[in-house]
Amino acid sequence: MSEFCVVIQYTNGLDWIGLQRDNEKDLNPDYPIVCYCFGATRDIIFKREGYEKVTIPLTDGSVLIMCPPTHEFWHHDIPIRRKVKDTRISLTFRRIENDM
Ligand SMILES: O=C(O)CCC(=O)C(=O)O
Repeated sequence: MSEFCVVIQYTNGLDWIGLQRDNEKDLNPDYPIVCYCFGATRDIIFKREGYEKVTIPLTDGSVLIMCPPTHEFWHHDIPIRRKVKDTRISLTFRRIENDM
C-alpha cells in the first residue's frame, strides 16, 4: 500500500476538470482522498442523479476531504470560471493498494 500526490495547476479560470469520479481499481476504498488548495478560489461541484448538485468553493488554504463512499455515488468537476484570473494549485493525496 502506498500514497501518492497529484499536483494540478490551474493557470486561470479557463483551466478545468471534467465530470469524473475517483473509482480507479487500485484506489484503496477505505481511505479518504484529501485535497489541499492554494491560490485562486475555484468551485468544485458534486453531482449525483436524482439529487441537487452541491457546489463548494475551494478557497486558498482550504482542505477538501472526500471520505468513502463519496465516489461510489457522486461525480465531481471543476468548471470553467471566466472571471478567475489568478492561478490555483491543488495537491491531492490518494492511497492505493498496489505500488505503481
Ligand atoms: O483540483 C482539485 O481540487 C481536485 C482535483 C480533482 O478533482 C481530482 O484530482 O480528482
